Amino acid sequence: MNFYVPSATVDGREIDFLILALSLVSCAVLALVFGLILLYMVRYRAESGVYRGAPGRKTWRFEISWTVATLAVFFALFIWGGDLYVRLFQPPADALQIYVVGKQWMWKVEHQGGQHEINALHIPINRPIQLVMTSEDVIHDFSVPAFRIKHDVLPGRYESIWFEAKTPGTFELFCTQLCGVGHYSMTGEVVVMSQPDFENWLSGGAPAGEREDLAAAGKELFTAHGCSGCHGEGGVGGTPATTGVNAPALAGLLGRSVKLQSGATVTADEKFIRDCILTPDKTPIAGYPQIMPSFSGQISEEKVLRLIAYIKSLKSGSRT
Ligand code: HEC
Ligand SMILES: [Cu+2]
Repeated sequence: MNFYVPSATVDGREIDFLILALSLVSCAVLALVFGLILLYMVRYRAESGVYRGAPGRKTWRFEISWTVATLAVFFALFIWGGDLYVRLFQPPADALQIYVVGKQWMWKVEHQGGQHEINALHIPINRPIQLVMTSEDVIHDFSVPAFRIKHDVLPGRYESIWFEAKTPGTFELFCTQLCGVGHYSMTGEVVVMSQPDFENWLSGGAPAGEREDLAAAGKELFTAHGCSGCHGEGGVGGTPATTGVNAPALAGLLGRSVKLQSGATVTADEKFIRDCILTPDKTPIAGYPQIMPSFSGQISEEKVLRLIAYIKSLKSGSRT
């Protein structure tokens, strides 16, 4: 059995150090407390004949110093951990985004270029990678022990983690949330490759001309599901004169603030766009009729990701 998997990411070492420090401090406190218990058990046992008259005098100086010392040590660990946590949850702006969809019982991966893989994730070395993850059904958990990452993957939400691999090779990937009878089989591998090898891998499989990238696949869905029938070709927006209905323009939607009928303003992020597609009745937009049908159950999470990629790719400024 293998109890220690060396860390293969840039931040992995620091996570190891933090856990080591926490374990050492905890062991030291444990040894002190249990050491004193043992010492006094022996020293004050029934027949020892030790003097047990007046109890020792309590000094405030002693009391305050041990309290402050423990507080300082544990608080330092807390600040270290808090700082590391915040950094681990802020992906750098230039991170390579890859989508992951968990499903009973497999991991589906979608690259920006439209490459799909199942139970495998190919990534380039020395480059920040951001995974945007969601689930098609129940709660799963994406865990790569060698990367020191582990994050719940929830239905109806986009969870994100990032890391930068620094060791080439193949690493194990697990689902670490009991997700049904096939849970044990929800494993895979992460392959860390050099940048040229990765580019080779990306362009392998279907010839470049035949493979569509995510946005192009989304464009097809946009027509196939009738989105363009209301939102107009290219998502330019609909009016009674053009598409027969008032529907908002989708170009440049990501990051824009949208006014809801309740009067609240939200910033359109990927999750918001997803909700607009699957449960439009929950996000009524101010100034438009509530006629958009719900696509929940008709469009899978993977297809939603493609539609989002398409909406992202639309040029802004064409809002009517
Ligand atoms: C029957 C017409 C109709 C169809 C079909 C339709 N929509 Fe809509 N859509 C609307 C209307 C009207 C709104 C604004 C009111 C609302 O929120 O329901 C809207 C809102 C949206 C929004 C929020 C826009 C904003 O400015 O915040 C998005 C995103 C969206 N639709 C995407 C889609 C996608 C993707 C499809 C196809 C899968 C689609 N729509 C199909 C009519 C439609
Ligand atoms: Cu699972």
